[in-house]
Amino acid sequence: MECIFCKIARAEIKTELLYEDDDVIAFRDLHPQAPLHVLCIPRQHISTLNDLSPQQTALAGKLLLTAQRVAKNLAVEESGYRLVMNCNGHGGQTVFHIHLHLLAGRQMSWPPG
Ligand code: DGP
Repeated sequence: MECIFCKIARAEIKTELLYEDDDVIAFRDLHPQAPLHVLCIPRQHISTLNDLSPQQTALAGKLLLTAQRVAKNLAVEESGYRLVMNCNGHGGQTVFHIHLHLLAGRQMSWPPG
């Protein structure tokens, strides 16, 4: 499969992993939008949030807990952080393998642009 995040998950593209287990990995975003910008992704290819099924509830929860773990490991849990998952065109999704953005290290604005 040509999916870039699948290639990262299979280590076909060398990327430093901040966290990994059998189900999920976390690594730094190539184009950071904040001083800390990490992507948490399932190893399994799921194109968009629309494709997530109730059978994958545990996996979805694991993505959240991975972001929490990375935030703690990188000591931003107290200063705070934002989690974002973009879906399809209006959501701004550009890589069609679901990923949770973890953004930290600066004040986030609301509403997002
Ligand atoms: P989104 O727009 O939500 O689909 O976010 C995709 C993000 O993926 C974007 O912030 C840039 C990042 N990205 C794209 N290709 C690569 C890559 O090859 N390596 C890494 N580390 N990040 C990538």
